[in-house]
Amino acid sequence: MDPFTQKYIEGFMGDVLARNPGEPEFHQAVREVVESVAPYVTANPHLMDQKILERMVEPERIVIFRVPWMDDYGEVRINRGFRVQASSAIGPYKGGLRFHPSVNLSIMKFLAFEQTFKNALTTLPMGGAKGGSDFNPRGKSDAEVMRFCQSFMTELYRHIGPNVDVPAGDIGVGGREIGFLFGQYKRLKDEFSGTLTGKGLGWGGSLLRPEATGYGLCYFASQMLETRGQSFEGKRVNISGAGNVAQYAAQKAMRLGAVVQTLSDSDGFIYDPAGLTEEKMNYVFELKNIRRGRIKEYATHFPGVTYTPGERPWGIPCDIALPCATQNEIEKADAEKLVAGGCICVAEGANMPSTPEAIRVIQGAGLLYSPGKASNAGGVATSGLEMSQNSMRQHWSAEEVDAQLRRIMSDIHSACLRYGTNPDGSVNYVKGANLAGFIQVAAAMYDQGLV
Ligand code: NDP
Ligand code: 2IT
Repeated sequence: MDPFTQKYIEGFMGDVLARNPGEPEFHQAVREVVESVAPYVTANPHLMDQKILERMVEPERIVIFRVPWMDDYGEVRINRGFRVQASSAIGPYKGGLRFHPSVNLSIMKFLAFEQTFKNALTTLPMGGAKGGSDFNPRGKSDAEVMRFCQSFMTELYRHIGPNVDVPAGDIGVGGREIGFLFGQYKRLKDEFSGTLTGKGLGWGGSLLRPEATGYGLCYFASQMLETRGQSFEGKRVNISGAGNVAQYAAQKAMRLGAVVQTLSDSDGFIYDPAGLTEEKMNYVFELKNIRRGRIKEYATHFPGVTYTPGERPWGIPCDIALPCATQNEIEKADAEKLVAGGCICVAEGANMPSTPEAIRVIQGAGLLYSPGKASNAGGVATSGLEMSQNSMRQHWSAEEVDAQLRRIMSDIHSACLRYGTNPDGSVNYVKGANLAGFIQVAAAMYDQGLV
């Protein structure tokens, strides 16, 4: 990299750190993008003059609000709600809601920033946003979750709409929560619209939206493997998480002929050397989505399975790793274990699951590696398809949605190759994804003037 661009990056990051103190996840996400796109920016003076990148790291709007609610014992509880509207350059704000005790402004801003580039990669007209709360749904009754969702929406409804901002699910927000949020939105606005995605099938939802992130991840990873003449067939796959993304990534990987060895939650991981089967998957769906139990129960239910508390699954030798839980869940030592275990491909289902040090280890060892904003974009892409169906008042078949999902993931893979192929023929998917997303958003911002 030329010294001018290097200096530009350090100056830029210095400003970002000074303006956004105490937001390490946001700094991490911004640095990764800036390092990828800086050579393009410094080679395009009109982008420098218009301070396009400087504007991108300043969200268009942030709403932070009080969410009071009452628990089942009559005690008053107070949580904090967020919606970060990062960019409306190419469409209405779009992105999920996360309910998890770790939620804070840094995490919301990093997710909204990433979402802007991810949504651009889908080629659908969606801007970038993220929201959520430090509310912890774990251990709460359905009635408590409903009261919380209703209180959360009683403020959020002012800031969203089918042509303004369309939230969806993320960690801790699934079909149940979207239902409660949608019901309250409809009541407050007196309108039945496609303002949320991930809706139930009988009231505006799209077929395959629950499956989309995990399936899309496997479609993308298949294309990565294909660049080296490989496939999922017979490969050992380690998956972290046991939620929405992990479940459907596991199901698809298994159906593609892989041996899915692990699943996890924040308490530990299970290792099943025989691999998941349809019967075992049905158990996981029932355990996690209906009983809302813990993954360790899998180990007591099926023979030959071990449960390791307090650890992540990356120490078990595997061919393919699909992190599908949360940010920074693959640290440097985990990456070293993956490399030592013979892993050939790390495809991210979660958002920013690998630390910068881990990415250096993975890329340095020559593994195939894709960032979440490329390989997990199938979820939001199918949300975009749900929005289209809502606008047209139509309902597409599963085959139709699946065909579009496959095409979109394939197009994202092509964009990564186009912008990320190195002179030696290897592919830097990080650079490819960041540059492809950035160029689209930057061009739209330039056309629309100084807003
Ligand atoms: P879920 O809430 O359905 O599942 C999350 C899973 O990850 C749970 O097993 C959870 O375990 C585990 N997990 C969450 N936080 C932590 C943590 N701090 N440490 C260890 N494990 C943790 O969420 P999703 O499956 O929807 O989301 C998973 C990831 O995928 C997130 O990074 C999300 O941003 C990303 N994503 C989701 C999309 C979607 O459509 N849902 C789309 C694109 C990306 P526990 O039960 O113990 O908390
Ligand atoms: O991180 C993500 O892309 C999501 N949680 C899905 C967002 C969406 O609007 O479907």
